[in-house]
Amino acid sequence: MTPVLILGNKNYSSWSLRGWLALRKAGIEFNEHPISLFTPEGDAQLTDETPAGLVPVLVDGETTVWESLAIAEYAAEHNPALWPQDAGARAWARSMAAEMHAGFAALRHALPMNCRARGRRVELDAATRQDVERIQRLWCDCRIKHGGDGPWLFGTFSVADAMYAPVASRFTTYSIDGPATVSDYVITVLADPDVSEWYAAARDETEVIEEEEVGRI
Ligand SMILES: N[C@@H](CCC(=O)N[C@@H](CS)C(=O)NCC(=O)O)C(=O)O
Repeated sequence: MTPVLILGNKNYSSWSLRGWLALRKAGIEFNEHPISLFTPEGDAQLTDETPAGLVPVLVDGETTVWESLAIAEYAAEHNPALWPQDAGARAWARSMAAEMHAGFAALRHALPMNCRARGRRVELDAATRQDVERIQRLWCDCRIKHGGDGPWLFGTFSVADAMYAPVASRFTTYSIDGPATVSDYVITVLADPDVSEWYAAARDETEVIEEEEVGRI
């Protein structure tokens, strides 16, 4: 039976993008079961169909996997190339992925993912500025130390890229500048064919979640 990924609105659901992208890059075929977030029907579906009331959730036969990082790990079991081969690089990638999964609350709150939006401006508070600087430093250090010849954080695509892809999207929406290494990496993420496909689907969506629409000038 083909696995099913339960996911939220592509325009807004950053955690869904992470799980989706990891599955895509692992080469796993799956069907999508979208839930329209922050609607009465969507809330009922989250309650009925997801273990923690959140998306994404992967249902693969008898196996249910929730939490984006666990879905990415499940994808990496299918395709171990989703983690760097070198043990030291792999430890870095796991640390980066875990830091994203557990942290950067200020950035996630102040700068919601909004794939369709461009030219948004948000005055960054100190905590968000700190998150932005930490992520930019992480990306630069990682590219220098582990980037090798490829354009992704660890050269070839890894779970770390899946976890940070929505941040690249946010940096674009809110015109967050950084050094060339950061802007090059943002271009890599947004030019990726799978990410482009996600964006195209986000553009086709008609739902607007007003609380996520921040920074209009
Ligand atoms: N830690 C979870 C976070 C999932 C999450 O917060 N998902 C959001 C969408 S991006 C959600 O389901 N929100 C629905 C709600 O809060 O009602 C993960 O990594 O999957």
